[in-house]
Amino acid sequence: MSNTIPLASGKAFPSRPLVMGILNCTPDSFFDGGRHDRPEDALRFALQMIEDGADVLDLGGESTRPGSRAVSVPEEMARVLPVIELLRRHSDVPLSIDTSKEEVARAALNAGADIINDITALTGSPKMAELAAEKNAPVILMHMRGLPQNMQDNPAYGNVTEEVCGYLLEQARFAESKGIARDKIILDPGFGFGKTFAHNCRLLRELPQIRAHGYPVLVGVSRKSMIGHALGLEKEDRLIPSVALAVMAFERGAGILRVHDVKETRQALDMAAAVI
Ligand code: 8Y4
Repeated sequence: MSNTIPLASGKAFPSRPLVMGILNCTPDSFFDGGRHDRPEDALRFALQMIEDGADVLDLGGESTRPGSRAVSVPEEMARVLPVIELLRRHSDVPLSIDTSKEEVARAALNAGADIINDITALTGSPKMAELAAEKNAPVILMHMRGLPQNMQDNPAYGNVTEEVCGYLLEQARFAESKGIARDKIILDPGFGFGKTFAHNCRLLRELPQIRAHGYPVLVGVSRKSMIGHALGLEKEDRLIPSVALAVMAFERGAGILRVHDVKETRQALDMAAAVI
């Protein structure tokens, strides 16, 4: 199964495991290995991630941590657009825009972003699917149960993998019905988004079931609470278990890993890929 993703610009991803570096453009971020509110600081951080082997950078202007406050469209744009514009002058690395707002995604794509990372899987804005189709932009469809404000209030599933997979395939069919090409769709089980520790563990063990449908799979487990739950470590101490989970996800079919720690994850994935 191919792991390459063509981009509208004619750029294409290589077939090794891809590392997506997280570039938070929020003043209230959970953890991002250093704050960079000013575009110049974000640029420096981004260029370091590129040097460290990032294949793509994910820019977000809205914090999705449980209980975080909503951000207006102009505020979200003011956070991400200057960084995209600046980065576009220094690098042609593919950029993904982490937003569920169509207006923000449109402005980001116009400023030079390549990919839409939508944690609502095209359910957050009525026009997001049309935008992706119009721009021929790859979309990441992520599963979430509930909303960031309430998603961790006792999430319950029968078979979590089947339910997540069923939802993602439904949204993939919806995307295709709106004219988004099949090879532009990336599936993501959404670790930590309305899932208990046991749900997250089962999803990771059963990731091959999600991969089996042929779409590329993206996994974001970097420094997330499942590590805190298992090991009792604070976010700043979760590097090594994050890399361990990234390698596990890769072995189970994840082609793209969304991470804070690009250099370490790159090394670990390249090693794993050399063996497989
Ligand atoms: C420490 C730092 C602990 C950050 C937790 C976190 C995903 C995502 C997020 C994901 C996709 C996060 C925007 C949550 N997670 N997008 N976004 N997949 N596609 N928490 O798993 O990183 S934000």
